[in-house]
Amino acid sequence: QHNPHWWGNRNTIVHLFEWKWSDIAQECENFLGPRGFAGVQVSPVNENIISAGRPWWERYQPVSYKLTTRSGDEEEFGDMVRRCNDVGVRIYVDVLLNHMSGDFDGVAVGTAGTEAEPGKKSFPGVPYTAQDFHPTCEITDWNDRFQVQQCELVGLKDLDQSSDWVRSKLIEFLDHLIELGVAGFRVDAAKHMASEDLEYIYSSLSNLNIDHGFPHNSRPFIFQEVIDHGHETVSRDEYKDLGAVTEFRFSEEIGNAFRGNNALKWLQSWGTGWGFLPSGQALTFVDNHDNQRDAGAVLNYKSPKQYKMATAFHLAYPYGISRVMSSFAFDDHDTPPPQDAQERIISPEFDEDGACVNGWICEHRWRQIYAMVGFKNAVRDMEITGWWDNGDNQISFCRGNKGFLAINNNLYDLSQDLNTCLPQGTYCDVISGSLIDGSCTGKSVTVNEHGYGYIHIGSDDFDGVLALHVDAKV
Ligand code: QV4
Repeated sequence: QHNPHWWGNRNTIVHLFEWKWSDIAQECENFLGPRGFAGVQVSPVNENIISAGRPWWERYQPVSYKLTTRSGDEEEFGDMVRRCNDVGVRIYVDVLLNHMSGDFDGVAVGTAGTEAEPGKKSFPGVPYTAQDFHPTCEITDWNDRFQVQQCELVGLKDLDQSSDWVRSKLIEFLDHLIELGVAGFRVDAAKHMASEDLEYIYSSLSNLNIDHGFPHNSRPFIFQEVIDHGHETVSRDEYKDLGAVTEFRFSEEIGNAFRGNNALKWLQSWGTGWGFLPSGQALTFVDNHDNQRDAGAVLNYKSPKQYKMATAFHLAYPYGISRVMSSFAFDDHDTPPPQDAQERIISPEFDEDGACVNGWICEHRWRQIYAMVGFKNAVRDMEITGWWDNGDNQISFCRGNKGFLAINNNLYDLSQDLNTCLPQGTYCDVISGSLIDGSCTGKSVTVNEHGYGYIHIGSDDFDGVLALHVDAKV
């Protein structure tokens, strides 16, 4: 279940974190489809507990499998999936199979109005009772398999996936989403569940819905959240054959490199050469909704120049199943998504350049990022060739004769003739501008009959990347 079922030559997923279903439907039609995005990871769809101040993470505390949240209800969800599929954009749902909500004083009321008593492990909306859960205990030793898989992750009531009843309810929930036309799932906290139980659940799922354009016998795409920094008792290897696995080492290492802790020349062996999973098993990202909130090596939108360089490298280098993060602005771990006085999530608004303005960051609408989604589509299936570096933080490489990328993360200019591997002609740099009405609004590069062109990226240029490809040839 490693096939994401992308349409045409598309190959990038965007996580529209906390967006409403009606906004995603419009985004598919107005932006993602036309720009060649392959799919959207959406926030959890099932009913969750309501926490004071409405932090984003309340959605990781399920109350039932009714499809009503602050992002919308089942009808709106179904409408979004259909409209996105209609324009060739797949939907992947973040699903919580590991647990229900954490403790709550007395009776909780969820986002669909269902009552639950998490303290008693009573979730009548499913229904689950205490016998469907593992006994309560805390994870204190992350290298103790029993604790990691049978105790409670931050106090969240831990379901027993070896039980027939729990399995049947989880399968029913996932099959319901498949019926509605989704292409697959991000499995939250997969590391906290035994791989045998997950294997049973995944293999019991229905095929994807042919009424939504999936070929007969298509299996749901699965990508599992397993954080494995290496040398861990519960490792990514136990899950990688069941579906793709989030490759957190990719995120940490790309952050390190573009923060200048590791010379970019070493990226020549990027991928399995760095100890990452095989390409087809690795879900890759510069940052995700959790680690963008942690201080450390991981880059996020708050360091835009480095972030755009790292993203360009991510999307240009042929490794992994790529996911781009689309965030809302945050100050701390608990900052809620943009919301109104009634605590309803608000819709993104755009300025004349299409950038988001009202608390949504929308990295996927930054030209330097969506242009690289187009680059990745244009160079699909081409090998990496012609690697060049200056022995330090200036690099360039080709994707066959279809695309060329150069990066300058040194504090001095990159100015020289480089092999672009492209056919002779003039190409627009899709980072500093676009090809509009036959001319470039940003930099352009003239490639001679030998494939060489003069490349200039000043150390104080707005962006440290230059990208050329055959779909942006003048
Ligand atoms: C608090 C205490 C606990 C205590 C508990 C007891 O901190 O020590 O045991 O009370 O009552 C929120 C609060 C957290 C609180 C918890 C339970 O932040 O302080 O515990 O609720 O009330 C998200 C957030 C969490 C949030 C959780 C549930 O990140 O902060 O917890 O949602 O709302 C490991 C895992 C990995 C996990 C990662 C964060 O291996 O699987 O930690 N990542 C996924 C998601 C992540 C999500 C969860 C798992 C849980 O990506 O977003 O956590 O579904 O690495």
